[in-house]
Amino acid sequence: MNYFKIIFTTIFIFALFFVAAACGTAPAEPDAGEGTAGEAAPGVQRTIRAGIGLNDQHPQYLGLLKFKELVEERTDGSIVVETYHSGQLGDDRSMMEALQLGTQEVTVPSTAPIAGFVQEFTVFDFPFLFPSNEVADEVLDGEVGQMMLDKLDDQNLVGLAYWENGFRDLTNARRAVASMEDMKGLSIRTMENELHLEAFRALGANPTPMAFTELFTALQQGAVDGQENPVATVYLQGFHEVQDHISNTHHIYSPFVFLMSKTFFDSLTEEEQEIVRDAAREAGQHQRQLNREANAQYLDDLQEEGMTYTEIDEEARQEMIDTVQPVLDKYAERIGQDIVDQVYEAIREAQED
Ligand code: TK8
Repeated sequence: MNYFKIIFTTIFIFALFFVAAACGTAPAEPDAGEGTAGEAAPGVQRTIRAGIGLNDQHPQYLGLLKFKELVEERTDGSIVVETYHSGQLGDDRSMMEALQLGTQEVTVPSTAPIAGFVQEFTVFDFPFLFPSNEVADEVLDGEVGQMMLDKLDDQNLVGLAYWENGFRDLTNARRAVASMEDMKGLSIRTMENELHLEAFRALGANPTPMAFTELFTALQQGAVDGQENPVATVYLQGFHEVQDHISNTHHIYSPFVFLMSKTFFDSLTEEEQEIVRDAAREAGQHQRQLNREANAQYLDDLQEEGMTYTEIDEEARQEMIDTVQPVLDKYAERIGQDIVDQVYEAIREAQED
């Protein structure tokens, strides 16, 4: 190689190093460090894939749209929220698993399937636990509610807020249910939660656990006689098309929990973490209000659609309460009597306010 080529090659190599040093490295992906906030990555847009099981008419989805509006506005679009409904991304359990895997960022399931990941959540599905929406709000939004949300961290999940599913009522295609006697032998779909199964078995029904995404077809084909959900869900999901009877059992107040993948949450800056937490809480207040209006409004509509509404009198309700008590005692021992006692104490305090 002649003298000229050696000099040119040396200058070219130095020039390459100089250009590389001047450009620096591409913006780093937000740090997904364990339990630490990420670093702002200027210009990098992140996407939150938020999926639920109910349809786009339900207050749960309207709450998701509110979350989207608040997050995109407060991050100037650096975080965008894609919203999915009607089980488009899967059922409650598979969407929670997707959050753990990092293939989805947000879902808002009922507490019942969450108990399959964190057993202590079973306490929120104790029949006849919460006496009213207002007491539920005060307990869930207080210390006890936060104590339970903190238990999600070990499952790579972050609980940002409680939303509302509401008081669950029994529907079926066979007969009016005014008492436990009428419930005997009815095949009832329950959520995938052991306590629900045992409670309905104790009440004399024949329970079948099933993902919500399969429920309408199962009712339509008569695979099960009935199910239990709040009035808004019964109406908005069109269950009146395949169910003839509804009773105001109000047997469980069902909270929703706004869940985020912990891997994603930890990748956000502290400011972004505060934005998504505040947005989940504010959207939750909006969703609770819409949900209460819907649960109050649609009972008349269900009757106009041909459903027969049957009142459960206080004597029949007390018989149900007494019948399921041994099941609650069993689960209190299993999940920790101290946790159960803290929840009941918080309820007593909320009732005195
Ligand atoms: C929707 C469910 C539903 C719940 C059920 O994904 O499964 O019956 O009440 O709201 O979470």
